[in-house]
Amino acid sequence: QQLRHDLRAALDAGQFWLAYQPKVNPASGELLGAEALLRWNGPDGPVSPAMFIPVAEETGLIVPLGRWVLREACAQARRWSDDGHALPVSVNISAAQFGETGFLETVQEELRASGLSAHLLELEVTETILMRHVEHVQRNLAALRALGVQVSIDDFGTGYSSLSYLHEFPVTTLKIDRSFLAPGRSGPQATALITAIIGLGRALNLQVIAEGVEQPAQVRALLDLGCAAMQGYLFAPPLPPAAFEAWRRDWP
Ligand code: G
Ligand code: G
Ligand code: NA
Ligand code: MN
Repeated sequence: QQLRHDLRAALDAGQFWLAYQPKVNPASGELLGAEALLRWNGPDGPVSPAMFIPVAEETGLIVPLGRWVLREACAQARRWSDDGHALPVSVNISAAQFGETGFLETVQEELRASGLSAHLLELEVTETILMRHVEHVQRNLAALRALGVQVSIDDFGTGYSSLSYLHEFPVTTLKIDRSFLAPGRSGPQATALITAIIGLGRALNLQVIAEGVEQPAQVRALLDLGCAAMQGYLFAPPLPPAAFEAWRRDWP
């Protein structure tokens, strides 16, 4: 209850900001996009979203907070585009946001207000979101894709997605969950799982990106398996916009 009150006050006081983590192709040196990740500088220091996002979801504050994230990310993507450095920016969407009746209109309004081209916006949703209310989700996804918005399935492989539904969801990208790359899971079994997801992406004509890349050996393994899109601390952590821009000038 206290945290709920603090979150509302923090939103009003402008204590939230967005960090950006690059998505890259390390083989070509191409910068593919950036994921926006919410950060809160609380009165007693930074608080992790892993801590406050669940509270925001339970209390419904995720709707105005998520809308603020969308607005801020669209505004940033528009500035980069205006500066001649257009880059797709992705935003994480919670179940409570995606299921809200006005969600599509919210995305449309924020695109219009920012003047951002829809193809520079990507939404990251989880398998759990997709498997809930399948028909509603299909309509939402189809409408988003018709606008030109990209949609990726975040943390792919950890949820309960049904393969029989997957091809019916008009998504663009699978993000291989970082747990598949965890050092404790390296070995033939982990490789087989990653290989399967990459093959699934190919069969369904979806892009595949690996998250949580921390070691050069993982880069080599992923490239050997045919996955060239990557994100992780090896390249850069989530960075404040100015630090992201500095990183970008030095990359690759
Ligand atoms: O950035 P970090 O690893 O601390 O994020 C922790 C969790 O919070 C991750 O699951 C991430 O997807 C989630 N998260 C970060 N930013 C946002 C956001 O803007 N909206 C939602 N819904 N989740 C976010
Ligand atoms: O749930 P989602 O995939 O959106 O979570 C993103 C989270 O993963 C962010 O909090 C981000 O800080 C974290 N993250 C990004 N890159 C790495 C990485 O290479 N290793 C680990 N352990 N976490 C990462
Ligand atoms: Na994400
Ligand atoms: Mn993820």
